[in-house]
Amino acid sequence: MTRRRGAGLQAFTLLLSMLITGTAMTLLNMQASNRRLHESLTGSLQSQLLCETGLEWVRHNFQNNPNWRSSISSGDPITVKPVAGQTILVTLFDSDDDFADDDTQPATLKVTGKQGGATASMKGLMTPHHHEALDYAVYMSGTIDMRNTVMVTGLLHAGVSVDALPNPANITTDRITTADCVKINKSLHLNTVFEPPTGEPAPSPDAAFFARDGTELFGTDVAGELILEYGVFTSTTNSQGAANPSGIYYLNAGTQNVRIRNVLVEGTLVIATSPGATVWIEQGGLFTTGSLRYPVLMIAGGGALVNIDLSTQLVENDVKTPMDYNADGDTLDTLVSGLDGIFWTDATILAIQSSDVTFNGCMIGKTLNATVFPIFTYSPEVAAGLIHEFTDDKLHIEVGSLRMLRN
Ligand SMILES: [Ca+2]
Ligand SMILES: [Ca+2]
Repeated sequence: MTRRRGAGLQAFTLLLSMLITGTAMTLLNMQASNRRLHESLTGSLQSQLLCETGLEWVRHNFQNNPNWRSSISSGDPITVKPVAGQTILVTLFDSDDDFADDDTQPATLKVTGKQGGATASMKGLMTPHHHEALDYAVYMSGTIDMRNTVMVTGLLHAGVSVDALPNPANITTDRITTADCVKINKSLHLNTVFEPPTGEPAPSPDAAFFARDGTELFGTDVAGELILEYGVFTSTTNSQGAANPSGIYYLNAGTQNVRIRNVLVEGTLVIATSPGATVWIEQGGLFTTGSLRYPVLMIAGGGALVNIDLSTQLVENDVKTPMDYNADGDTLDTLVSGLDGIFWTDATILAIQSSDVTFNGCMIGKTLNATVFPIFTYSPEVAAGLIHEFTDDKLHIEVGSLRMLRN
């Protein structure tokens, strides 16, 4: 009886020992499993935090860097800050693998964070914005000087000062602006310094645009001046030869003065001249935006003087050379002169000497002297969208387009 009880106790002790060992092993396994789970969760969280860090790095290094397009290559990953056991990789992609060819294209952004065996990545879209100059009817990096009655609908911006004769009822504290119209008259002399809102310089796109798939025009040398007159230049017509499908034409005047008279441009006319030269846009002229929505008139000349003196209408049956400006098959029409689009120049002085000439769009230059009755009307339509060389050159992360992609 005693021996049987002893044997039973022995078996029970063995069973208990096996149970305890099994439980201990299970507990150990659970601990290991929990530790692995914990490490995995920590790694996952860490890799996501590394992604966020990478994103902040992108914001800091690209959003305020106007030269980013020339500083990186599409698809080449950048190791942000290697730390032992951790990795942050940033990669930007251009749709055609070339960031430099078009400053209006967005970049796709990929940020990868790695911690141990865990990887997290984020994708997003970074887009350029248009240059703030395109928000203004007149945007001068220097001074605006208006000596007479000037009609302005839209914002005026002068990097240095505005010297004008405005109606005080239409002047706000920091800009000459109103939703309707500013009527500037001789009742008050204003000479106030207007600071640029963001301090950004006006765009200087002359070199890039001058070389951009244009067709060269040839003026006639008359007494040392290059004269281009009685012409139609559109995406389907070039009165000097083959049409340029983009509607981009350029005239290289070297050091000569230039006179543009009685021409119709639907597209872009680029004039390159030199400091000390004078460019006249005179008699009749009509400049309208083409299908590419590039600026209608660009005059690059450093210290050149630009005189816009569109004092007549564009008359087809002018006695000198009848022209079918509006391509309707006859030479009987008369068209109102004006500029309808973006007009850019780096000329030192821009003098408007015509009566009642309408500038509809956005005029960007260095210095404006408006002497006789011009009308400036801002057109959001012509300034809409992104235009090559008229972006702010920065990358903006579009909030809301980022999404987590967990690997
Ligand atoms: Ca590209
Ligand atoms: Ca006609």
